[in-house]
Amino acid sequence: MSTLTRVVPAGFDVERIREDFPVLKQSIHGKPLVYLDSAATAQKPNAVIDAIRRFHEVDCANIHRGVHELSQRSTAAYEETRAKAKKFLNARTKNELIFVRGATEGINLVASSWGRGNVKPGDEIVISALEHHSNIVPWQMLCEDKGAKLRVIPMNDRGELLLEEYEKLLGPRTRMVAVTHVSNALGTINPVGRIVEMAHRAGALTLIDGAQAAPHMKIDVQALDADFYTFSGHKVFGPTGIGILYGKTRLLNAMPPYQGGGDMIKTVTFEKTTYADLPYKFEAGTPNIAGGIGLGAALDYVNSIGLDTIAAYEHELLVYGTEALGEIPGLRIVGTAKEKAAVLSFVIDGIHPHDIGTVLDRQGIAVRTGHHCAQPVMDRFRVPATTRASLAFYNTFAEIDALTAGLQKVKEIFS
Ligand code: C6P
Repeated sequence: MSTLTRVVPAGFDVERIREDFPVLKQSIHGKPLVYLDSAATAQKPNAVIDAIRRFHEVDCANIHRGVHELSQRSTAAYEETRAKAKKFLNARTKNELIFVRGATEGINLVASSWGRGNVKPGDEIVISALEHHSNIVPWQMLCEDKGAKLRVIPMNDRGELLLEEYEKLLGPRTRMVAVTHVSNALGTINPVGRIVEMAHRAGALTLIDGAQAAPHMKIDVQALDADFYTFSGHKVFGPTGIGILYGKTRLLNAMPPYQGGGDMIKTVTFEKTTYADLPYKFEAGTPNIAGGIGLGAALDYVNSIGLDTIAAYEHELLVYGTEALGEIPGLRIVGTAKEKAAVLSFVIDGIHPHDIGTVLDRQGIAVRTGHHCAQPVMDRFRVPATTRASLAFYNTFAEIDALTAGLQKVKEIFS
Protein backbone atom coordinates (compact mmCIF):
# COMPACT_ATOMS: atom_id res chain seq x y z
CA MET A 1 0.00 0.00 0.00
CA SER A 2 1.23 3.48 -0.84
CA THR A 3 2.30 5.85 1.93
CA LEU A 4 0.92 8.85 0.06
CA THR A 5 -1.69 10.94 1.87
CA ARG A 6 -5.32 9.98 1.35
CA VAL A 7 -7.80 12.71 2.15
CA VAL A 8 -11.53 11.97 2.10
CA PRO A 9 -14.09 14.78 2.48
CA ALA A 10 -16.20 14.47 5.64
CA GLY A 11 -19.27 12.30 5.19
CA PHE A 12 -18.14 10.83 1.87
CA ASP A 13 -18.43 7.04 1.92
CA VAL A 14 -17.10 5.62 -1.33
CA GLU A 15 -17.83 2.00 -0.38
CA ARG A 16 -21.50 2.93 0.15
CA ILE A 17 -21.55 4.66 -3.21
CA ARG A 18 -19.96 1.69 -4.97
CA GLU A 19 -22.88 -0.44 -3.79
CA ASP A 20 -25.07 1.62 -6.15
CA PHE A 21 -23.07 0.52 -9.23
CA PRO A 22 -23.65 -3.17 -10.00
CA VAL A 23 -21.15 -3.23 -12.84
CA LEU A 24 -18.31 -2.51 -10.44
CA LYS A 25 -18.87 -5.75 -8.53
CA GLN A 26 -17.29 -8.04 -11.10
CA SER A 27 -13.97 -9.61 -11.88
CA ILE A 28 -12.18 -9.22 -15.19
CA HIS A 29 -9.63 -11.89 -16.08
CA GLY A 30 -9.93 -13.12 -12.50
CA LYS A 31 -9.14 -9.72 -10.94
CA PRO A 32 -11.53 -7.20 -9.40
CA LEU A 33 -12.58 -4.66 -12.01
CA VAL A 34 -10.81 -1.32 -11.66
CA TYR A 35 -12.76 1.00 -13.92
CA LEU A 36 -10.67 4.02 -14.88
CA ASP A 37 -12.40 4.96 -18.13
CA SER A 38 -15.23 7.17 -16.94
CA ALA A 39 -14.29 9.98 -19.34
CA ALA A 40 -15.25 7.63 -22.18
CA THR A 41 -18.48 6.65 -20.46
CA ALA A 42 -19.42 6.63 -16.80
CA GLN A 43 -20.99 3.62 -15.11
CA LYS A 44 -24.68 3.68 -14.22
CA PRO A 45 -26.15 3.54 -10.71
CA ASN A 46 -29.15 1.36 -9.87
CA ALA A 47 -31.32 4.47 -9.78
CA VAL A 48 -30.74 4.98 -13.51
CA ILE A 49 -31.05 1.31 -14.43
CA ASP A 50 -34.30 1.08 -12.43
CA ALA A 51 -35.78 4.24 -14.00
CA ILE A 52 -35.18 2.88 -17.51
CA ARG A 53 -36.57 -0.52 -16.57
CA ARG A 54 -39.62 1.07 -14.93
CA PHE A 55 -40.33 3.11 -18.05
CA HIS A 56 -40.31 -0.02 -20.21
CA GLU A 57 -42.19 -2.15 -17.71
CA VAL A 58 -44.84 0.31 -16.55
CA ASP A 59 -45.07 3.60 -18.47
CA CYS A 60 -43.93 2.85 -22.02
CA ALA A 61 -45.64 5.08 -24.57
CA ASN A 62 -44.72 7.76 -27.07
CA ILE A 63 -44.67 11.31 -25.69
CA HIS A 64 -46.47 14.55 -26.62
CA ARG A 65 -48.90 12.55 -28.77
CA GLY A 66 -51.38 10.60 -26.69
CA VAL A 67 -54.28 11.49 -24.43
CA HIS A 68 -54.08 8.05 -22.86
CA GLU A 69 -52.67 7.47 -19.38
CA LEU A 70 -49.38 5.85 -20.44
CA SER A 71 -48.56 8.68 -22.82
CA GLN A 72 -49.39 11.24 -20.14
CA ARG A 73 -47.11 9.47 -17.69
CA SER A 74 -44.18 9.07 -20.07
CA THR A 75 -44.54 12.69 -21.26
CA ALA A 76 -44.50 13.92 -17.67
CA ALA A 77 -41.45 11.82 -16.78
CA TYR A 78 -39.54 12.94 -19.88
CA GLU A 79 -40.40 16.61 -19.38
CA GLU A 80 -39.46 16.32 -15.73
CA THR A 81 -35.89 15.70 -16.90
CA ARG A 82 -35.94 18.98 -18.79
CA ALA A 83 -36.83 20.71 -15.52
CA LYS A 84 -34.02 18.83 -13.77
CA ALA A 85 -31.56 19.85 -16.49
CA LYS A 86 -32.67 23.47 -16.09
CA LYS A 87 -31.76 23.25 -12.42
CA PHE A 88 -28.56 21.33 -13.11
CA LEU A 89 -27.26 24.08 -15.41
CA ASN A 90 -29.12 26.96 -13.72
CA ALA A 91 -30.80 27.99 -16.98
CA ARG A 92 -33.47 30.68 -16.93
CA THR A 93 -36.33 28.63 -18.35
CA LYS A 94 -37.04 25.01 -19.26
CA ASN A 95 -37.40 26.07 -22.88
CA GLU A 96 -33.69 26.78 -23.11
CA LEU A 97 -32.92 23.06 -22.73
CA ILE A 98 -32.97 20.99 -25.92
CA PHE A 99 -32.71 17.21 -25.80
CA VAL A 100 -29.99 15.97 -28.14
CA ARG A 101 -28.15 12.67 -28.57
CA GLY A 102 -25.12 13.99 -26.74
CA ALA A 103 -22.52 16.75 -26.79
CA THR A 104 -21.62 15.87 -30.38
CA GLU A 105 -25.13 16.51 -31.57
CA GLY A 106 -25.43 19.63 -29.42
CA ILE A 107 -22.41 21.17 -31.14
CA ASN A 108 -23.54 20.05 -34.59
CA LEU A 109 -26.96 21.57 -33.98
CA VAL A 110 -25.47 24.98 -33.22
CA ALA A 111 -22.84 24.85 -35.98
CA SER A 112 -25.51 23.87 -38.48
CA SER A 113 -28.55 25.88 -37.42
CA TRP A 114 -26.92 29.01 -36.00
CA GLY A 115 -24.08 28.80 -38.53
CA ARG A 116 -26.47 28.72 -41.50
CA GLY A 117 -27.74 32.26 -40.91
CA ASN A 118 -24.86 33.91 -39.10
CA VAL A 119 -21.58 33.02 -40.78
CA LYS A 120 -20.42 34.65 -44.00
CA PRO A 121 -17.28 34.40 -46.13
CA GLY A 122 -14.32 35.85 -44.27
CA ASP A 123 -15.92 35.43 -40.83
CA GLU A 124 -13.96 33.63 -38.15
CA ILE A 125 -14.72 30.86 -35.67
CA VAL A 126 -12.34 30.46 -32.76
CA ILE A 127 -11.77 27.08 -31.12
CA SER A 128 -8.87 25.88 -28.97
CA ALA A 129 -5.94 23.50 -29.28
CA LEU A 130 -7.54 21.37 -26.55
CA GLU A 131 -10.70 20.40 -28.39
CA HIS A 132 -12.22 16.97 -28.86
CA HIS A 133 -12.94 16.23 -32.52
CA SER A 134 -16.61 16.92 -31.79
CA ASN A 135 -15.77 20.57 -31.21
CA ILE A 136 -13.46 20.82 -34.23
CA VAL A 137 -15.05 19.01 -37.15
CA PRO A 138 -18.55 20.64 -37.09
CA TRP A 139 -16.91 24.10 -37.14
CA GLN A 140 -14.48 23.05 -39.84
CA MET A 141 -17.42 21.83 -41.93
CA LEU A 142 -19.22 25.14 -41.37
CA CYS A 143 -16.11 27.13 -42.31
CA GLU A 144 -15.62 25.10 -45.50
CA ASP A 145 -19.25 25.59 -46.40
CA LYS A 146 -19.27 29.34 -45.77
CA GLY A 147 -15.74 30.34 -46.74
CA ALA A 148 -15.06 31.25 -43.12
CA LYS A 149 -11.83 30.78 -41.20
CA LEU A 150 -11.10 28.54 -38.22
CA ARG A 151 -8.70 30.10 -35.68
CA VAL A 152 -7.16 28.09 -32.86
CA ILE A 153 -6.16 29.28 -29.37
CA PRO A 154 -2.76 27.72 -28.64
CA MET A 155 -1.69 26.15 -25.34
CA ASN A 156 1.48 25.93 -23.29
CA ASP A 157 3.44 22.80 -22.38
CA ARG A 158 1.26 22.20 -19.32
CA GLY A 159 -1.85 22.09 -21.50
CA GLU A 160 -3.20 25.50 -20.50
CA LEU A 161 -4.69 27.86 -23.07
CA LEU A 162 -2.73 31.04 -23.74
CA LEU A 163 -5.24 33.78 -23.10
CA GLU A 164 -3.00 36.55 -24.38
CA GLU A 165 -2.86 34.71 -27.72
CA TYR A 166 -6.62 34.23 -27.57
CA GLU A 167 -7.05 37.99 -27.13
CA LYS A 168 -5.07 38.53 -30.34
CA LEU A 169 -7.33 36.15 -32.27
CA LEU A 170 -10.48 38.06 -31.37
CA GLY A 171 -11.61 40.72 -33.82
CA PRO A 172 -14.53 42.16 -35.74
CA ARG A 173 -14.79 39.00 -37.89
CA THR A 174 -15.06 36.63 -34.89
CA ARG A 175 -18.57 35.19 -34.84
CA MET A 176 -18.24 32.29 -32.41
CA VAL A 177 -15.81 31.07 -29.77
CA ALA A 178 -16.31 27.35 -29.08
CA VAL A 179 -14.16 25.80 -26.35
CA THR A 180 -14.24 22.86 -24.04
CA HIS A 181 -14.85 23.40 -20.34
CA VAL A 182 -12.61 20.46 -19.38
CA SER A 183 -10.20 18.71 -21.75
CA ASN A 184 -10.91 15.01 -22.18
CA ALA A 185 -7.33 14.23 -23.19
CA LEU A 186 -5.47 16.21 -20.49
CA GLY A 187 -8.00 17.16 -17.83
CA THR A 188 -7.29 20.91 -18.08
CA ILE A 189 -10.10 23.02 -16.66
CA ASN A 190 -10.38 26.07 -18.89
CA PRO A 191 -11.25 29.49 -17.44
CA VAL A 192 -14.46 29.52 -19.43
CA GLY A 193 -16.00 32.51 -17.62
CA ARG A 194 -13.06 34.63 -18.70
CA ILE A 195 -13.11 33.13 -22.23
CA VAL A 196 -16.81 33.97 -22.58
CA GLU A 197 -16.32 37.51 -21.28
CA MET A 198 -13.49 38.18 -23.74
CA ALA A 199 -15.55 36.77 -26.64
CA HIS A 200 -18.52 38.94 -25.72
CA ARG A 201 -16.34 42.02 -25.55
CA ALA A 202 -15.35 41.28 -29.15
CA GLY A 203 -19.01 40.85 -30.12
CA ALA A 204 -18.80 37.06 -30.58
CA LEU A 205 -21.03 34.31 -29.24
CA THR A 206 -19.77 31.35 -27.21
CA LEU A 207 -20.39 27.63 -27.06
CA ILE A 208 -18.97 25.62 -24.17
CA ASP A 209 -18.49 21.89 -24.61
CA GLY A 210 -19.29 20.62 -21.13
CA ALA A 211 -18.99 16.89 -21.88
CA GLN A 212 -16.14 16.45 -19.38
CA ALA A 213 -17.21 19.14 -16.93
CA ALA A 214 -20.78 18.09 -16.15
CA PRO A 215 -19.76 14.92 -14.22
CA HIS A 216 -17.21 16.74 -12.08
CA MET A 217 -18.27 20.27 -11.16
CA LYS A 218 -21.22 22.57 -10.60
CA ILE A 219 -22.21 24.43 -13.74
CA ASP A 220 -24.05 27.74 -13.83
CA VAL A 221 -24.71 28.89 -17.37
CA GLN A 222 -26.05 32.25 -16.14
CA ALA A 223 -22.93 32.97 -14.10
CA LEU A 224 -20.76 31.88 -17.05
CA ASP A 225 -22.97 33.87 -19.42
CA ALA A 226 -22.36 31.13 -22.02
CA ASP A 227 -24.58 31.45 -25.07
CA PHE A 228 -24.64 27.70 -25.64
CA TYR A 229 -23.56 24.86 -23.33
CA THR A 230 -23.82 21.15 -24.04
CA PHE A 231 -23.16 17.85 -22.28
CA SER A 232 -23.74 14.12 -22.77
CA GLY A 233 -25.97 12.03 -20.50
CA HIS A 234 -23.73 8.97 -20.54
CA LYS A 235 -20.83 10.83 -18.95
CA VAL A 236 -23.00 12.02 -16.04
CA PHE A 237 -23.94 8.43 -15.10
CA GLY A 238 -26.98 8.40 -17.38
CA PRO A 239 -27.67 6.37 -20.52
CA THR A 240 -26.07 6.77 -23.94
CA GLY A 241 -27.89 8.48 -26.78
CA ILE A 242 -29.20 11.41 -24.75
CA GLY A 243 -27.75 14.78 -23.84
CA ILE A 244 -28.60 18.41 -23.35
CA LEU A 245 -27.98 21.55 -25.34
CA TYR A 246 -28.58 24.79 -23.49
CA GLY A 247 -29.02 27.98 -25.49
CA LYS A 248 -30.18 31.48 -24.63
CA THR A 249 -33.84 31.92 -25.57
CA ARG A 250 -33.21 34.91 -27.82
CA LEU A 251 -30.62 32.97 -29.86
CA LEU A 252 -32.61 29.73 -30.07
CA ASN A 253 -35.71 31.64 -31.17
CA ALA A 254 -33.77 33.24 -34.02
CA MET A 255 -32.32 29.93 -35.24
CA PRO A 256 -34.00 27.72 -37.87
CA PRO A 257 -34.88 24.11 -36.97
CA TYR A 258 -32.02 21.61 -37.16
CA GLN A 259 -34.11 18.73 -38.48
CA GLY A 260 -37.65 18.48 -39.81
CA GLY A 261 -40.26 15.91 -38.86
CA GLY A 262 -42.92 15.10 -36.31
CA ASP A 263 -43.26 16.99 -33.02
CA MET A 264 -41.35 20.09 -34.19
CA ILE A 265 -44.25 21.67 -36.09
CA LYS A 266 -47.35 23.76 -35.41
CA THR A 267 -49.02 23.23 -38.79
CA VAL A 268 -48.04 21.48 -42.00
CA THR A 269 -49.43 21.94 -45.48
CA PHE A 270 -47.69 21.18 -48.75
CA GLU A 271 -47.26 24.92 -49.23
CA LYS A 272 -45.88 25.86 -45.83
CA THR A 273 -44.94 24.52 -42.43
CA THR A 274 -44.94 26.56 -39.25
CA TYR A 275 -42.69 25.46 -36.45
CA ALA A 276 -43.36 24.65 -32.83
CA ASP A 277 -42.15 26.99 -30.11
CA LEU A 278 -39.04 26.28 -28.06
CA PRO A 279 -37.80 23.77 -27.17
CA TYR A 280 -39.77 21.48 -29.50
CA LYS A 281 -38.70 23.32 -32.66
CA PHE A 282 -35.37 21.51 -32.30
CA GLU A 283 -36.72 18.08 -31.35
CA ALA A 284 -37.92 16.36 -34.52
CA GLY A 285 -39.16 12.78 -34.35
CA THR A 286 -39.72 10.36 -31.49
CA PRO A 287 -36.87 11.07 -29.08
CA ASN A 288 -34.89 8.78 -26.81
CA ILE A 289 -37.65 8.71 -24.19
CA ALA A 290 -36.12 6.04 -21.99
CA GLY A 291 -32.79 7.83 -22.22
CA GLY A 292 -34.34 11.12 -21.18
CA ILE A 293 -35.99 9.51 -18.18
CA GLY A 294 -32.74 7.74 -17.27
CA LEU A 295 -30.89 11.05 -17.51
CA GLY A 296 -33.34 12.58 -15.04
CA ALA A 297 -32.55 9.79 -12.58
CA ALA A 298 -28.83 10.32 -13.15
CA LEU A 299 -29.05 14.05 -12.41
CA ASP A 300 -31.00 13.29 -9.23
CA TYR A 301 -28.35 10.76 -8.25
CA VAL A 302 -25.45 13.15 -8.83
CA ASN A 303 -27.28 15.88 -6.90
CA SER A 304 -27.89 13.49 -4.01
CA ILE A 305 -24.11 13.21 -3.56
CA GLY A 306 -23.50 16.85 -4.43
CA LEU A 307 -21.15 18.21 -7.06
CA ASP A 308 -19.06 20.12 -4.53
CA THR A 309 -18.45 16.88 -2.60
CA ILE A 310 -17.70 15.05 -5.85
CA ALA A 311 -15.22 17.73 -6.94
CA ALA A 312 -13.49 17.71 -3.54
CA TYR A 313 -13.11 13.91 -3.43
CA GLU A 314 -11.98 13.62 -7.05
CA HIS A 315 -9.43 16.36 -6.50
CA GLU A 316 -7.87 14.29 -3.70
CA LEU A 317 -7.84 11.21 -5.94
CA LEU A 318 -6.20 13.21 -8.69
CA VAL A 319 -3.51 14.64 -6.40
CA TYR A 320 -2.84 11.15 -5.01
CA GLY A 321 -2.73 9.61 -8.49
CA THR A 322 -0.45 12.32 -9.83
CA GLU A 323 2.02 11.72 -7.01
CA ALA A 324 1.80 7.95 -7.31
CA LEU A 325 2.38 7.91 -11.07
CA GLY A 326 5.13 10.51 -10.68
CA GLU A 327 7.15 7.94 -8.74
CA ILE A 328 7.27 5.51 -11.67
CA PRO A 329 10.58 5.92 -13.53
CA GLY A 330 10.16 6.68 -17.23
CA LEU A 331 6.51 7.72 -16.85
CA ARG A 332 5.58 11.22 -17.98
CA ILE A 333 2.21 12.78 -17.28
CA VAL A 334 0.92 14.64 -20.33
CA GLY A 335 -1.16 17.60 -19.18
CA THR A 336 -0.04 19.24 -15.96
CA ALA A 337 -2.32 22.27 -15.83
CA LYS A 338 -2.70 23.98 -12.46
CA GLU A 339 -6.48 23.60 -12.78
CA LYS A 340 -7.22 19.98 -13.63
CA ALA A 341 -10.05 17.49 -13.26
CA ALA A 342 -10.24 13.73 -13.12
CA VAL A 343 -7.78 12.78 -15.88
CA LEU A 344 -4.32 11.20 -15.71
CA SER A 345 -2.91 10.98 -19.23
CA PHE A 346 0.61 9.63 -19.51
CA VAL A 347 3.28 7.99 -21.62
CA ILE A 348 6.03 5.57 -20.58
CA ASP A 349 9.39 5.62 -22.34
CA GLY A 350 9.67 2.89 -24.94
CA ILE A 351 6.26 1.26 -24.33
CA HIS A 352 3.33 1.84 -26.67
CA PRO A 353 0.11 2.93 -24.92
CA HIS A 354 -1.82 0.07 -26.55
CA ASP A 355 0.60 -2.41 -24.95
CA ILE A 356 0.13 -0.65 -21.63
CA GLY A 357 -3.66 -0.83 -21.99
CA THR A 358 -3.58 -4.51 -22.91
CA VAL A 359 -1.39 -5.51 -19.95
CA LEU A 360 -3.53 -3.43 -17.58
CA ASP A 361 -6.67 -5.07 -18.92
CA ARG A 362 -5.26 -8.51 -18.05
CA GLN A 363 -5.10 -7.20 -14.50
CA GLY A 364 -8.71 -6.07 -14.54
CA ILE A 365 -7.83 -2.40 -15.03
CA ALA A 366 -9.80 -0.51 -17.70
CA VAL A 367 -8.11 2.57 -19.14
CA ARG A 368 -8.34 4.21 -22.54
CA THR A 369 -5.36 4.30 -24.88
CA GLY A 370 -5.06 6.19 -28.14
CA HIS A 371 -5.59 9.77 -29.24
CA HIS A 372 -8.85 10.12 -27.28
CA CYS A 373 -10.56 11.77 -30.28
CA ALA A 374 -8.21 14.71 -29.78
CA GLN A 375 -5.51 14.17 -32.40
CA PRO A 376 -4.37 17.83 -32.42
CA VAL A 377 -3.65 17.54 -28.67
CA MET A 378 -1.42 14.51 -29.33
CA ASP A 379 0.31 16.39 -32.16
CA ARG A 380 0.94 19.37 -29.86
CA PHE A 381 2.68 17.10 -27.33
CA ARG A 382 4.42 15.13 -30.11
CA VAL A 383 3.04 11.78 -28.99
CA PRO A 384 0.98 9.42 -31.16
CA ALA A 385 -1.16 8.41 -28.21
CA THR A 386 -1.37 8.36 -24.43
CA THR A 387 -2.73 6.04 -21.79
CA ARG A 388 -5.56 7.77 -19.96
CA ALA A 389 -6.88 6.86 -16.54
CA SER A 390 -10.02 8.88 -15.93
CA LEU A 391 -11.70 9.11 -12.55
CA ALA A 392 -15.17 9.28 -11.11
CA PHE A 393 -16.41 9.56 -7.53
CA TYR A 394 -16.81 5.75 -7.30
CA ASN A 395 -13.06 5.27 -7.68
CA THR A 396 -10.89 4.64 -4.65
CA PHE A 397 -7.34 5.31 -3.51
CA ALA A 398 -6.84 1.52 -3.54
CA GLU A 399 -7.70 1.50 -7.24
CA ILE A 400 -4.99 4.07 -7.89
CA ASP A 401 -2.61 1.75 -6.02
CA ALA A 402 -3.80 -1.08 -8.31
CA LEU A 403 -3.04 1.10 -11.34
CA THR A 404 0.43 1.88 -10.01
CA ALA A 405 1.11 -1.81 -9.35
CA GLY A 406 -0.26 -2.64 -12.81
CA LEU A 407 2.12 -0.18 -14.40
CA GLN A 408 5.07 -1.69 -12.51
CA LYS A 409 4.07 -5.00 -14.08
CA VAL A 410 3.91 -3.38 -17.51
CA LYS A 411 7.43 -2.12 -16.98
CA GLU A 412 8.67 -5.56 -15.89
CA ILE A 413 7.17 -7.18 -18.98
CA PHE A 414 8.56 -4.68 -21.45
CA SER A 415 11.95 -3.91 -19.91
N1 C6P B 1 -15.17 11.94 -25.19
C1 C6P B 1 -13.62 10.27 -24.39
O1 C6P B 1 -13.25 9.11 -24.21
P1 C6P B 1 -20.38 12.26 -27.15
O2 C6P B 1 -19.64 11.22 -27.91
O3 C6P B 1 -21.25 13.11 -28.04
O4 C6P B 1 -21.07 11.77 -25.94
O5 C6P B 1 -19.24 13.25 -26.55
C2 C6P B 1 -18.31 13.83 -27.40
C3 C6P B 1 -17.31 14.60 -26.62
C4 C6P B 1 -17.27 15.97 -26.75
N2 C6P B 1 -16.43 16.71 -26.04
C5 C6P B 1 -15.57 16.18 -25.16
C6 C6P B 1 -14.67 17.07 -24.38
C7 C6P B 1 -15.56 14.79 -24.98
O6 C6P B 1 -14.71 14.25 -24.13
C8 C6P B 1 -16.43 13.97 -25.75
C9 C6P B 1 -16.38 12.47 -25.64
C10 C6P B 1 -15.02 10.53 -24.89
O7 C6P B 1 -12.89 11.23 -24.14
C11 C6P B 1 -15.37 9.63 -26.04
S1 C6P B 1 -14.46 9.99 -27.48
